[in-house]
Amino acid sequence: MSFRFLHTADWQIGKPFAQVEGDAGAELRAERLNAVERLAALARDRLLDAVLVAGDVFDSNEVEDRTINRTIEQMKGFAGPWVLLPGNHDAALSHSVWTRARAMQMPANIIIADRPEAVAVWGDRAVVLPAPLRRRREIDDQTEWFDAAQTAPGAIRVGLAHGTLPGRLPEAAEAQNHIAADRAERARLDYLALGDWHGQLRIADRTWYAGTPETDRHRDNLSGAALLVEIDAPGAEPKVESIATGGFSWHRLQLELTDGRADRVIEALANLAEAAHRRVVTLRLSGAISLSERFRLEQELSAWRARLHSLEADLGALLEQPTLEDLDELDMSGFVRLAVERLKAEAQSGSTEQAALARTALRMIYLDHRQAGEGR
Ligand SMILES: [Mn+2]
Repeated sequence: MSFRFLHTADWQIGKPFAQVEGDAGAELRAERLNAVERLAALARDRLLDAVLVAGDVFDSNEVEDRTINRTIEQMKGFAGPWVLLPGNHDAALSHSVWTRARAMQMPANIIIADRPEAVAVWGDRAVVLPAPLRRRREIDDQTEWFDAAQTAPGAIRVGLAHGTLPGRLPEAAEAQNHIAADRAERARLDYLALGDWHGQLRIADRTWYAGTPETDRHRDNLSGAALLVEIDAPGAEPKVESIATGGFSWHRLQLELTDGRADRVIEALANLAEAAHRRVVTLRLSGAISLSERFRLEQELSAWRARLHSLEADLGALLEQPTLEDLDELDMSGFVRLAVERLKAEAQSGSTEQAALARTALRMIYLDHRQAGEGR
């Protein structure tokens, strides 16, 4: 029989998502709880021996009591041991989300690992060595005690920690809560379950970041999954399987328009058509676009805003270039035509600031005429 467990981290329950307005933001908050329910179902269906959460269970120590209660509720699908580690977001301060959780009626299978003490999880055949953060930023490596930790002979040793392995993460991570990169070897661990880096990452055969089970930001890493780890015996190489657990997928589109047309944007959005309502998209456009294409783009974006879970479009760096055809399309006469001619000249030869103002004015006149035309 092997010891089989789920390694997950960085749930950050209660994360506000203030940048996503209205129902869409509320649904992102709720989805983090749904992800916990999915993890519980996974552990139950795959008959696992434990679930280890490597820190940042909660987004902050100030989450509401109802959020704590709802999290516990979502964990009820799995009756085996859950080992929860305080991370930097939910550090085990003297008054913390953990002291409040303890005061609630917590099921006995939920273990708060807020002290550096071995936790037996599989009878006594597997032992979890936790390195809880008791401050948001710890100066010393909290995993150091693993090296000398005594465990019963023949027990599987699994470390549980939250922080950064200096020089081992793809992006410059914050220089805090350092963990020695060779901790697994030094402490004779069969596996070191890490959290903090929201993407899934293999550091070594026995050292992994699980990533967050529900993506929470735009970043080029592998998130929205958990790791199913299987260890046959002490010293055996762990088998690690990645399992998708995410509800929403996040996309960041950055496009430069060079031909004055909206086609590239429209194609990129069309690629997200499948399950569009489960996608969180940001769009950054630069380059130049004609006024008629800008009008077409706005209509497309408005349609996609309703289809996607959320769409945040930044067109600040996209310049409008009115073509002669754009402006000739407008039914103008007299004063308006004269004003448009002057603005066209200014858009081409005025100072940078003046040209930008002229382009804005032309765009407003153009859009106003087009919309008035549609309304007729
Ligand atoms: Mn963290």
